[in-house]
Formats: sequence, structure tokens, C-alpha cells
Amino acid sequence: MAGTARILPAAAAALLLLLCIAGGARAANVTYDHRALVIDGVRRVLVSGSIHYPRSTPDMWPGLIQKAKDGGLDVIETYVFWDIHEPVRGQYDFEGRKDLAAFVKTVADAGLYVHLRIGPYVCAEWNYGGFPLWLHFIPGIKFRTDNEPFKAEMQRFTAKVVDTMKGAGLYASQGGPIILSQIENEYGNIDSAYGAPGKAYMRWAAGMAVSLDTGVPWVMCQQADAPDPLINTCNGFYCDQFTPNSAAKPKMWTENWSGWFLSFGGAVPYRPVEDLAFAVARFYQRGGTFQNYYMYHGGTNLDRSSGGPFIATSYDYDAPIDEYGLVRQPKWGHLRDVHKAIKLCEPALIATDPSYTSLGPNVEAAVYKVGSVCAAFLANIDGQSDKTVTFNGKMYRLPAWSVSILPDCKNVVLNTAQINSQTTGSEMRYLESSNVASDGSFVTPELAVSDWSYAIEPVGITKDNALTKAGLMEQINTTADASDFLWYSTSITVKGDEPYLNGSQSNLAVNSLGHVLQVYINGKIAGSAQGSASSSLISWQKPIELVPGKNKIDLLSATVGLSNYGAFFDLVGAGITGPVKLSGLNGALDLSSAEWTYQIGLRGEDLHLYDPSEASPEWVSANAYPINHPLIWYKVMILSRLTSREWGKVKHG
Ligand SMILES: *[C@@H]1O[C@H](CO)[C@@H](O)[C@H](O)[C@H]1NC(C)=O
Ligand SMILES: *[C@@H]1O[C@H](CO)[C@@H](O)[C@H](O)[C@H]1NC(C)=O
Ligand SMILES: *[C@@H]1O[C@H](CO)[C@@H](O)[C@H](O)[C@H]1NC(C)=O
Ligand SMILES: CC(=O)N[C@H]1CO[C@H](CO)[C@@H](O)[C@@H]1O
Repeated sequence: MAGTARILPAAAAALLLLLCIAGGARAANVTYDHRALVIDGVRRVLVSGSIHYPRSTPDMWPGLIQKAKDGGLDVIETYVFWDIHEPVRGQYDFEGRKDLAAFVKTVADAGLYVHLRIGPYVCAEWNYGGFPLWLHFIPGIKFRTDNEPFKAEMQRFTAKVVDTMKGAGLYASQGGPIILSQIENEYGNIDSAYGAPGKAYMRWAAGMAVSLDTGVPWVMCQQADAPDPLINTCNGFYCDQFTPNSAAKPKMWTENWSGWFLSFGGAVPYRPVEDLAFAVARFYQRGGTFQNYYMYHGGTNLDRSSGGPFIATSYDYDAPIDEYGLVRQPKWGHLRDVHKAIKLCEPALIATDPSYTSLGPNVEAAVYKVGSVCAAFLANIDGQSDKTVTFNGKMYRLPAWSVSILPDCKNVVLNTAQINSQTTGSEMRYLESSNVASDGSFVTPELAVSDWSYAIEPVGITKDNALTKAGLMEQINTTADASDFLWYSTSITVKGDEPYLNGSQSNLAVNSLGHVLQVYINGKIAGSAQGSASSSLISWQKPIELVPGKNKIDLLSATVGLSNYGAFFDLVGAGITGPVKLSGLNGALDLSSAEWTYQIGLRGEDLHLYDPSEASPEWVSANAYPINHPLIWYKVMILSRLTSREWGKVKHG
């Protein structure tokens, strides 16, 4: 009996060990040296890509991640979006599209690593840079500087994320996929505006992150003076000229822009794959060992998550996987080939530092050679002319703005300007209006579209909880972003002898911080104006018609995504801060300090008209639409008749 008792614990331990290995949950030791991230003592050449979990749906995640893996990625990078996880202070939400742990586990299931960029400031063209709005209302708070209330909140949320990940065993040190984590974000671009307290804050953030003891390295991107042991990394279109701030740190590129984001009214961004491939190959040529595509799948800014002003709802980014989750060719395929070529060079890349030689004007060779292991990159950085060069006694032709990759220092397996992969992409089809069924609905083989219906939105104040106050109020302070909309309403009484009148006409001038303005006089639209992505300011002026007696002035101000970038972006206001003036030939009436009534949000929002699952009686289904009513909601239902799998097949044509 005594013998059995001694043997049992050993058997149990052996079984446990087996279980751990079977589950793939073997702890990995992630460190770094001057060449690379080092995983379990081995330097690694890694290709990473950004996929932000809330910009798609959980049922899309496995497919997106598989396409990333098939495209040659080793790492999936995501930001963590504070505002969606803590919509109300202290009330956390990690469900559905916000299930960060499930996303990280999905990446692990595909056998890839994760770079978790906690921020918690993330920029990301995300509403308010990812900060929850309640943060703005904490007494005495100043964002992103040496301010105790801010630091306390930032530390609490960062620790919450780290604890959630640790609780699920997701750090590499625990056998999970997370090999890297980021604190703050591109602070070095703007920290000079915060002076010495900004520097103190940056050092505090680094120390706070390290103290959370994740067992994996931390990075700060675009932060040249990131303190040890944090790795400072590069973001940009090109990062080949970047060097880290210490000879003990590897050269890492955390944002290589695969394209660019879309703003309302702006051009749809496009970055040719030849240029992107050139930038990537140059980075590995010049000693880089980790680069991340921002974005690999951009996705969609769902709900009200778009940053601003005027960031579009599509976050496609011209990425290798398009907004809908389909591979974009030839971008995806060519980059996969580039990754394969770079991986063939990995033994040489991790063995030594590159040595550079000039092969003529604008032509550079980099050679990684130790004993018989050798890899070379030949770059023609001339944007105009092709070059023919001699390297190791052989002739090579290099197209303009291209890199040739030679994993054995002899044979070119890939040139970044020459696309060998499939070039046909998916085809998007518009719904054809010719396919109208007898019941009036509109049909294609794949889709059915219901009739349109409409609902009237009243002009001006309709809610009981409207607030009346003297003077004009800034919008974000007033709405706390509970809605995009704020009504400003006042009235004036016209006797007929007012100096600002001339006959029946008078000019109304409205100055707003943005982003969109609509002006109503006595319930009728008098005009509208909007800012743009580069400046949201509005200065509107027009003759208006007033009537004897009482005149109602209703101004509707709307935000289109709150600012997400720049020093003090959190203090950039919105809405009608004035002046608002009526003027005529003989005088003016300043309405800026008049009594105004404020209503946050529209009635249709309170009725959840935007929610297809709620059938509001407000909706009128009709063939004729109201004419000359200024504010109307419209609705149509698109009814897919196919499963998502069949849909994918149809899209691929
Ligand atoms: C992790 O690896 C580093 C060097 O690569 C080594 O110094 C350290 O002791 C290792 N830590 C553990 C826990 O194995
Ligand atoms: C309106 O303007 C005209 C000149 O354009 C002027 O003669 C007239 O007196 C003005 N009327 C009022 C009420 O100010
Ligand atoms: C919002 O209110 C705060 C506190 O009253 C004030 O300091 C700030 O200037 C206001 N912001 C804007 C944009 O007006
Ligand atoms: C936002 C930003 O810094 N963009 C720059 C990135 O790099 C490219 C190429 O060097 C510049 O043209 C952009 O202005």
C-alpha cells in the first residue's frame, strides 16, 4: 500500500505533463536581442498583420485568421478598444464581438501568435481614439500626461486586460499565443506638446506596463526614447532606415500601412502591392526581423465606432483581405510569395547581421552570411529606371523600385516588382433593378430586398427632458456622445422695426465647431453645411425669411465620429459655440447669449428606428414618399437567401 501511495503522485504528474503537451499549452520563453524576438532561445523572423476583432463578427474570425495564415503570417496584431469594454465605468463587457479572449484563442487555434496592443489610447481611426467618453468627465483629469486621475484609470484598465488574458492563460509565458504587447501608441509623434510632464508620463507608462508582469516583451511604437526594457518600434509606409534606440533591441516595424483609411468625401485609398512588397523586402534587407501589416484585414467600423471627424464606416484599408473577408488579389497572393521568400532566408537572417555593399548608384546588396549559410537581398531604389548589376560574378536585372530575394545568395526566388500569383480577384455585383417581382419586391438570384418604408423625424424639441439655458453649449460636453445629434432651439419676436431687418429679409450667421449643421426657420429648412476630415469648422451665413410675431430658430448639429488623433485631441470640441447672429443693413442681433433649449438625440433614436429587430409603428410602408419634409428616416431590408458559405462562393464568381 505504501508503495502505491508513493507512485500515484508521480503518475499524476506525468499525466498532467502529457495533457499540457497535447493541448499545445507549452509555456514559451519570449525575450529579444539586437537581431530579433527570441522564442525559447531561438531568434525568429516574423510576419505580422493587423486584424481588429470588433471590426468583424466572431463568425468571421476563424476564416480571416486562416486566410492570414495561408498568406504566410505568423502573428496577428490587434488593438484593445477600451470604450467597448467599459462603456460605463466599472462595468466591463467582453461578450460577442468584444470577446477579446475568444479572438486570441481563435488565433491560437490556427497556430499563430498574437501581438496585443493595449494602448489603451489606440488612435485606430476609432471614436475618441478608443477612450470611453466618461473618462473626459472625471474631475481634474488630463489625458496622456502626468496626471494622477488619468494614470489611475489607465493603469486600472490595462491591468484589467492583462488579468483577463492571464486568467485565460493566453500569454506565451503561460502556454498561450501572446508574444508581445504594446503600451501607449505613437505618443512620440506628439509628446513635445505635453512638455516635461509628457516625458514623465511616458516613463511611468513603461514602468507600469513592465510591473504587470506578463512574461513577454512590451513595445512602444514611434517612441524614440522608449525606456529599457521596452522596444521602440517604427510605424510608416517605409521603415528600412529605422534603427532602435539601443544596440540590444531588434528592429521592429509595428505598422506598415498596407493602404490608408477612408474619409467621407475622400478618395478610396490604393497602395500598389509592388510598392508594399518593396517596402517589406527592404525592411528585412536592412536588418528587420518583425513587421506588421496595418491593416491585413481592416473590416468595418460598426455601430458608432468610426473616429473623426468624417472617418468612413468602411475600414477596408486596401488591405490584403478586403472589408468583406475576401482575399484581395494580387495583393494577398504576391505578399504570400514575398513571405515565403523571406522565410527561406530565415536561417541566414537569424544567424548574423547584414553587410551592405553598393552595386552602383541606387543599387544596394545586403548579405547575411555565416559559413555556408547565405542569403542576399538586391535592391534597386531608383524609382524610374531598371538596372542590371553584377553580384558574386553573376548578372541580375533589377526593375525600378524593386528588391530581389536570393535565399542562397545565387538564385532569385522573387523580385518584388514581378507578380507571379493569380491576379483575378472577386467580383462584386450590384443588385439589378430589373429584377422586380410581382409583389413589388426586388429580387436577384442571391438576394431579396423589401419595400422601402419611412418614418418622420420632427424638427426641433420634442422631448420632455430638454434643457433650457442662457448661451451656447459645446456639444460633446453636453451629449457625452450619447448621440451624434444635438438640437439648439430658440425663438425671436419680430415687431417689424428691428434694425437687423430690411424689408422681410435678414441674414443669419451660424458658427460651429462642426461637424454638420442644419438650420431651420419656423420648421422649414433654411440651409445646411458641413466640415471635412481636414477641418470640421463651419461658418454658415444666408438670408432668412422672418414673419411678424414669433419665429422659431432650430439648429441641428451632428458629429461624424469624434477626433482620434493629435495632441489634446480629447479637448477638440464640436457643435454650435457661436457666434450666432442676425444682421441687416442697420444693425445686428447677437443670439449667442440668448436663451437656448437643448435636446440630446433624435426621437427616432429613442424609438430605436435603426434596430431592425424592433418593429416600430412609426414606419410607414408606401409607394409615395413625403415631399418637402426635411428629416425622414428610410428603411429597406436586404434578405439573403443563401448561407454564408454559398454567399462566399457566389462572390468568388
Ligand atoms: C529565457 O531566455 C533567456 C535568454 O533567451 C534566458 O536568459 C532566461 O533565463 C530564460 N528564462 C526562462 C524562465 O527560461
Ligand atoms: C432697407 O434697405 C434699403 C436700401 O437697400 C433702405 O433704403 C431701407 O431704408 C432699408 N429698410 C430698413 C427697414 O432698414
Ligand atoms: C468641457 O467642459 C470642461 C469642464 O467644464 C471645460 O474645461 C472644457 O473646456 C469644455 N470643453 C469644450 C470643448 O468646450
Ligand atoms: C502619417 C504619415 O506619417 N505618413 C507618412 C508616411 O510615410 C510616407 C512615405 O515616407 C509619407 O509620404 C507619409 O506622409
